[in-house]
Amino acid sequence: MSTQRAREAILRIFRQRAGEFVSGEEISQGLNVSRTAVWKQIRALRDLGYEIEAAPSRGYRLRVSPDTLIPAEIQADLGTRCIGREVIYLEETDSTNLRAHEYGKSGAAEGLVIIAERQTAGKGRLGRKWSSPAGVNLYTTILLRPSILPRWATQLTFLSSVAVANAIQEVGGIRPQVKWPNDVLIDGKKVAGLLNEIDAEMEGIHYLIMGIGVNLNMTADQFPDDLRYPATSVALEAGKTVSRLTFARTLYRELDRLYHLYLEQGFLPIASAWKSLFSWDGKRVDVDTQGRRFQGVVSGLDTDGALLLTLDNGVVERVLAGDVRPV
Ligand code: BT5
Repeated sequence: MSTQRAREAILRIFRQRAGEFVSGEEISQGLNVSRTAVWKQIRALRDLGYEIEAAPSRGYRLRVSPDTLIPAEIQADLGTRCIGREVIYLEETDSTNLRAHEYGKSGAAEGLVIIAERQTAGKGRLGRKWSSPAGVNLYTTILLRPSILPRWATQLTFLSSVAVANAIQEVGGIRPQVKWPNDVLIDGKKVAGLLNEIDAEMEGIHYLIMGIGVNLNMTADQFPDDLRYPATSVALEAGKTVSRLTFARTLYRELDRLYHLYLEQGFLPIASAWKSLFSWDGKRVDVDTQGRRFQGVVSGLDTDGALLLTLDNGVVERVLAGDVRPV
């Protein structure tokens, strides 16, 4: 049994016997490992922040679990149809999206979730960076294999925006806004960034990866100085620390629900949920599409996720990618 599996099995036993002492003998028999191996895992769990009491004649008792995002904690009674059926937790990686590409290419099943405690090269769009300090936020990528044409893949970015916004509302008690195409804001400040990528041919998608970074307990001094837009975290806005574990579980459930809604009913319910969180309809905005810059009035969202803008000459322009700011 691998170290990670053994650790997770011990946590499962503690969860089943909540608040009770479990003898070392019972754990070692349940896992089919030696008493020394059990002791090593208990020590490793303590290093991860689990407070485990040991009493010579009674065994071990879990007193306090830390706010870690390890698979056993994420998956316990998650109740999703596919998202989170496998969860990979990494203490550190360059980018969860890069890891997800590797799993996607090697045939991993839909619903795989990758979580990193910290990213050394967190990716934004167009080679930008996503600041990813340890211990405070969520950095995750979900692997999906939807049977849709590549041109519809952008619709899934709106789906993840809605899921993130709903999870923030449920856990933080704050109603966020969405910004086209891939941000979630609270009071005009960026709280989450989304980066979806696909591996596809003309006729279909091999896999789609949904990269999600949410600032949960980040403090003001942890933000880099050179941000393009003002940023915030759920804790800064809610005035209280939020459980990363509760947030992650809420997010995966919400993604799973919306993904199946999308597969069954198409983009319409997703687009309408997104529009209810979008407050720029009718606003004048400045658009930068890497090379072209112009202004117009937001007049809606097209079926493929393009932003519709009415220009000063009355022409309606479809914007497929770019940065938008209110003027
Ligand atoms: C995004 O790009 O907003 C997409 C970010 C996606 C991050 C997730 S984390 C898990 C997964 N794995 C990855 O490697 N990536 C995904 P964009 O719209 O290009 O915004 C990037 C810009 O946001 C940067 O240039 C900064 O100005 C700003 N920024 C960087 N880190 C930030 C943070 N933690 N909070 C708010 N703004 C940030």
